[in-house]
Formats: sequence, structure tokens, C-alpha cells
Amino acid sequence: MKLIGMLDSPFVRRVAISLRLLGLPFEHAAVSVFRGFDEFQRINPVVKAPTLVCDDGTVLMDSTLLLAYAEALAGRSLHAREPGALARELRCVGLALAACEKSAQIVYERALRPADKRHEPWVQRITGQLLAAYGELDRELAARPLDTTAAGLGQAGITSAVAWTFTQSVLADPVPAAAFPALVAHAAACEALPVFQAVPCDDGVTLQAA
Ligand SMILES: N[C@@H](CCC(=O)N[C@@H](CS)C(=O)NCC(=O)O)C(=O)O
Repeated sequence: MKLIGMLDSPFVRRVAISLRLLGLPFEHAAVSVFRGFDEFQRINPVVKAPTLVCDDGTVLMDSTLLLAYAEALAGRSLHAREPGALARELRCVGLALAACEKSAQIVYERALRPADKRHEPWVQRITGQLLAAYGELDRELAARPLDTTAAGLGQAGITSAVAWTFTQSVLADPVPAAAFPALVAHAAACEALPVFQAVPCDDGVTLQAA
């Protein structure tokens, strides 16, 4: 199977890290949704990263759905089985994905919309949502740190770290690291793991318009 998308997209990166952790072989094509739009469109007309081309040619999109497929292929999950622990993990994943989505929206506002067409109340709204998501996630991690060992790392740990690294790399100004100490510690521990280092987030510049 083939994973399409740049690793500076947190959605692509969390899938790439998860595929490795699950022991699933895959090819990776770092095609940009912006600079490589036409090439991406030939693979997936919807142009969404990540896209996964399965071995039988089926084209999947949306990182969470790709991970559901990957877990079925691997015959194991990166989530807890016990419902209480699972709910807590899913809450962390949801917060981290919301933070990724809001970060990307702010980057798109800055990179794609002409300055004279920006609607400041909208930017303030999504910035507030971004800070709320990271505030909640930081409290979760401070109250109960997630496992950051190579053997114990799960989807909540992966996605929380990938989200934080992404936002810090593209939007450090509205999200000061000092205000989120548990996230800083969690991401630092994960980024030091070989599986994270094998999938660096700086393989390109997905979020630039050109
Ligand atoms: N919910 C999706 C979000 C994916 C997403 O928004 N990816 C961005 C790249 S970071 C993208 O495809 N942007 C191009 C577009 O939406 O037109 C997921 O989890 O995969």
C-alpha cells in the first residue's frame, strides 16, 4: 500500500508513525496538496492528505479511517480495550485532532487568503478554539501522563505529540509553549523515540500555497 501526503501534515505523520508501529510495510509518496495539486488529483480527485492507496487499488482518505483499516490489517489496535481507558484515549485524540484542524485553518488564513479579505473575528474564534483544545489536552496529560515508551506508545500518545510538534512548527506565536508544560514534556519524549525520528515532520512545506 502507498501513503500519499507530506509529513509536515500532522494527519499524514500520525498515520506514517502508526503504520510503522503496527509493523505494516508501506511506500510513501510525499506529494503536496498545494504544490503537487495536479499529481495528487490524479491519485485522489478530492486531494485530501493523507490518502492511502490499498494493495487492491482502493483509495482511502481521512487519517482516522486509514488507521481503522491499518489496525484491521495488522490484527491489533493502538488503543486500550478497556472502555474507561479507551474513552480517555479517544478524548485525547479528539482534542489533538481539533488542535490540528484549527492550526491548519489559521495557517490557511495566513498563507492563502489575501490580507485585505481576512475576517478577524473568525481568526479570533479559531485561535480561541485552538487554545481551548490544547488547554484541555495539557490538563489531561498533566493529570495522567500517557505512556511514551516505544513498547507502550498508543494512538493517543502519537497524535498528541504529532499535533503539538506541528502547531509549534507553524504557529508558535499564538500558542506559547510555556503555557502547556505537560504537552511540551510529552512531545519531547515522543520525538526522541526512533519511530518518531524515522518520520520527521520537516520533509517539505505542505501548508504553503506555492
Ligand atoms: N480530518 C482529516 C483532515 C485532513 C486534512 O485536512 N489534510 C489537509 C493537509 S494537512 C488537506 O488535505 N488539505 C487540503 C484540502 O483540504 O484542500 C484527516 O484526519 O485526515
